[in-house]
Amino acid sequence: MTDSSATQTTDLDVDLLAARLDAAQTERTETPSIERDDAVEVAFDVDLAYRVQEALVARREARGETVVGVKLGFTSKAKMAQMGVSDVIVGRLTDAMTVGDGAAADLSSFIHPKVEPEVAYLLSRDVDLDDPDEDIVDAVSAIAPAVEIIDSRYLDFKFTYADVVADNTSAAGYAIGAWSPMRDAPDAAVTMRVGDDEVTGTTAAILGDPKEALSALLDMCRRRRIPLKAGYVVLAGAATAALPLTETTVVCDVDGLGTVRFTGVRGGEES
Ligand code: 0L1
Ligand code: MG
Repeated sequence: MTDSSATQTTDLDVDLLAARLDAAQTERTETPSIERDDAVEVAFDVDLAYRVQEALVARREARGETVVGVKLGFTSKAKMAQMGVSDVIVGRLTDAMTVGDGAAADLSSFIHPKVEPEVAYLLSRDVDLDDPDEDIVDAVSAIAPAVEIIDSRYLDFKFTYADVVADNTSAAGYAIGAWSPMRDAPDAAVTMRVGDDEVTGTTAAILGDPKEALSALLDMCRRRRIPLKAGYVVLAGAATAALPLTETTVVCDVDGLGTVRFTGVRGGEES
């Protein structure tokens, strides 16, 4: 990268980077890290990365997709340490990423998908980013078990913090189980099976308590001016390490919240 201040970066520069990530997703071809790419002639930092994410999501909206929620990433201490950061990341979820509970997910629409067990929240009203007294927990009406499908558009899932922000935080899909009225789930046991593979953990891995993810989300959305609207789903972050998603059934159980499942298939056939 050559030296150029973010303020000199034009909307065209931003859109070119968004187009690169969009092509990687739509053509299922990995792309190298943007930040480490010497051919990229803009100062690629986190501010610019959130602009790229917005342009990337705008491309999906222009194709008819609707933003239906947001997701948090890097909510575990292990992941933050691995990336050498202390901040969560926020991405956008669209309706095209939804996988129905019990339905099939077509693996041919991904590059190298992985799954992670999560907790989802449902916003019952808009959240006022400009109200310092806003209580985001008060805006949440329901909670559910969830599985997120992450599918980095970068080569071998290798990226920097700014890279993954630009890539809409690897967001690729998600399945949500039955909603229950909002309740605390600070340390609920979590089990996710992907065929014969299993990971176990606890919701405490999500910032100590997934409810904390809501405050972190509000803070980040204020800083990045990302709207939080009535009806939005919020994915709070992973409770365990991710597992590769293969042609098999994924079952995630969160103690006290219930179970969500779907099956990875090739060609969109329901199994
Ligand atoms: O926590 C997450 O949703 C993952 C965010 C992106 C990092 C990754 O792709 O592993
Ligand atoms: Mg996640």
